[in-house]
Amino acid sequence: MSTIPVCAVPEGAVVEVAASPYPYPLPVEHTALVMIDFQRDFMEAGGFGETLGNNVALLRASLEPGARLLAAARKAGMLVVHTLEAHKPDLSDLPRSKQLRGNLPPELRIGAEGAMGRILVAGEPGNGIVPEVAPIEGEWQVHKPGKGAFWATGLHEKLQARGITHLLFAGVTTEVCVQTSMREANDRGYECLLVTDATGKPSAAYFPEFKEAAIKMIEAQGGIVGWTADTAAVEAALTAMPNP
Ligand code: C5J
Repeated sequence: MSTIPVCAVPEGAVVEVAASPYPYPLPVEHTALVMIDFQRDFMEAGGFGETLGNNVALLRASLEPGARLLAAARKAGMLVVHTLEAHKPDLSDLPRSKQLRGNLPPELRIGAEGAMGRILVAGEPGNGIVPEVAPIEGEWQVHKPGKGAFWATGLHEKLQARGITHLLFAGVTTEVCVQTSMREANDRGYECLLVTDATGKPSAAYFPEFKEAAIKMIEAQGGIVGWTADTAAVEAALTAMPNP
């Protein structure tokens, strides 16, 4: 299977999202919403995010717009992909460089027993997606061992087989996994849009200043990584869709 997607605008309904640095054409049948790591491990006390010293409460502002965006995508019949940063229980997919990063004591590292089960391990309570944006039947769930959604997941091949050329990104955190995934997607030829409030604009990032910088980096140079828009703009475009 080719690893280069064909990104000519495909057939079917195309709506236009008011976006920056210029309008984003969204071919509804060929677009997927990618919900990155809306997991208890990042959004609740006792998870991985908190063990790294972050104020996890800051991320919760992404939930209301995230849930609205998810509802709009479902209504439009778009493919929805949920990613989870999740390691195998035997940690065979956890590189030492990641396990030891942060200089954490062993009881706080990935795989250790935490307040919500083993930290960042697939199937543990803390590794699940928060109820506000939980997946429903038919939506894809992708376990990723790295920060990017395309590393060691097979996601690219699955999206190609489905004819997906455009990706909308929501989730946490903009400065780490969302941005990494969007850059990976951009290099693989996808037309990408970051939904700014569904990733928590402006205050819902572990580092708000990084979030602002990430948005500027994405939009700069004529959208070198892609486009940005808020949830309301995506909702407005999908509502205007002919024969939803
Ligand atoms: C981090 C993520 N921050 N989902 N993961 O380690 O952004």
